[in-house]
Amino acid sequence: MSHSFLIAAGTLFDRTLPRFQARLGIVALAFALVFVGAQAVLAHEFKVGDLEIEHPWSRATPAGAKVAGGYFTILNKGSAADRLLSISSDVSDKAELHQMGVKDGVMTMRPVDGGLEIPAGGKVALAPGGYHLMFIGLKRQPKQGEKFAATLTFEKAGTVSVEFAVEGMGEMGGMDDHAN
Ligand SMILES: [Cu+2]
Repeated sequence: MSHSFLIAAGTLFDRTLPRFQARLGIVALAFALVFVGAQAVLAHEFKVGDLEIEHPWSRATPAGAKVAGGYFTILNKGSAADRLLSISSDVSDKAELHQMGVKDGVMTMRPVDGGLEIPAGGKVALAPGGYHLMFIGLKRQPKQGEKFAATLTFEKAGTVSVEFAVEGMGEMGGMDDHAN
């Protein structure tokens, strides 16, 4: 009796193990896909000359909105300062570099004249509440999860095509309102 029990247990084990391994494999694959997906978002960056443009992103806009913000971080690995001069995209009639700040307790936003300097060996962050791009005269509503193309022109490094990842409407929200 104990002999047959062992055989039965052995059979059960043989049958269960491969299924268990297969399930582990699926779980591992799922984790890998999630990880790769997250990496793809985080590692979304563009290079031109000595400059690295990290994770350009925008925010989904409500229906009817005519403007959208654009954000990224620029690193300058070179030994000379460079300057972001202009931005263009098919998503809007024009794009401007803006600076947001508080003056006498009032939130203000104004175009940056003469471009944005990126110091040698330094970095500049465009983020809600500070420097940002503004896509003005939207031709369509960028949707969460999509990407749209834009072109950045720098004084020294020249022109580079980038893609803005469109994130959710509330992403890093608060100070920045571009829903006008
Ligand atoms: Cu603005």
